[in-house]
Amino acid sequence: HIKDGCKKDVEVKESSLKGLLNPCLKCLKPDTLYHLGLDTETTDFPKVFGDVRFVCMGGTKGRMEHFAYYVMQEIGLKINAATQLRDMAEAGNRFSMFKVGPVLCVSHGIGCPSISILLHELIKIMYHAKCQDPVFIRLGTCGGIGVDPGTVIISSEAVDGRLDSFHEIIVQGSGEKYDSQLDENLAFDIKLCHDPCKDRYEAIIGKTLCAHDFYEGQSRLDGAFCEYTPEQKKAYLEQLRSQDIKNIEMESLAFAALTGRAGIRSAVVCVAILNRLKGDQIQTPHEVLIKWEKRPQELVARYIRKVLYFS
Ligand code: R2B
Ligand code: URA
Repeated sequence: HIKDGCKKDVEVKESSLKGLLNPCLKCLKPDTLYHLGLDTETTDFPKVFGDVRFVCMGGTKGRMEHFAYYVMQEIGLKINAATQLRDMAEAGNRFSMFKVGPVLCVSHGIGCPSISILLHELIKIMYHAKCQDPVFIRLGTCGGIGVDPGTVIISSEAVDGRLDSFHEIIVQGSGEKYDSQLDENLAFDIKLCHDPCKDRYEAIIGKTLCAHDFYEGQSRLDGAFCEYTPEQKKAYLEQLRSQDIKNIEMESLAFAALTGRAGIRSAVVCVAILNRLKGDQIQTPHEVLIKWEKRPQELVARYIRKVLYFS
């Protein structure tokens, strides 16, 4: 359905996205967002999604559903106690998506391939719905580097395992590199929502290493395979610490690069569930993990409330 003669890299005028989106998007009638189970023919995107201002993402359905109900309460949108949110991506059978007024809450799965697919489809929603200046935020968990478990880390930028600040994708056999900086002002504004007197944890801004694996890619000693020594692991993590890397997770590179290409302001807010300089296995009790996972949610909900009502 893509018409011949689509010009490459023309600027999108209708939504406020400042990036160079695919000029052929306008020719797709309909555009099917396969992994979200949505299409532009059966859903009126401007009507359903046109008011979206915040797109919040996290790994699991459970966490994002919880966040959706929490945000509903925090921004005062709860109509009555029985309000039920619908999973708008249920038909796609991959991701889950809940909409609470201007806030879209979506699960992204694990790793850059998964979040990349989701971001392509979410950015297309923003485009088709003509959303104005949406902000994307990833809320997650991570391994801390020399930080106390329970600390919230807001990423200044994402780096890969070689500590390079770009996301490389292989397109038609060649490596294409995209910058993985994140929005400095947004990170700062989210950090301002942390109350150092009342919140019983720290929130810091720092560099994030994005790995493409949880075990060898994060220099763990407890994977099914391990071909390095504990001393080599320690040396690598110490090198990360000396380069001011504060945490390791698995999606920030693709998230920063794709939002950056679309001209979307974005942030990554993760809670450290262990200090990798002290171990690999996550043995923290479930109730404690649940409590920690709420910290990024609390900060981001405060940020959203502040933007909606006080700016
Ligand atoms: C953090 O936790 C997950 C791996 O356990 C991954 O999605 C990430 O970035
Ligand atoms: N998520 C990761 O990717 N690594 C950790 O160590 C913890 C959570």
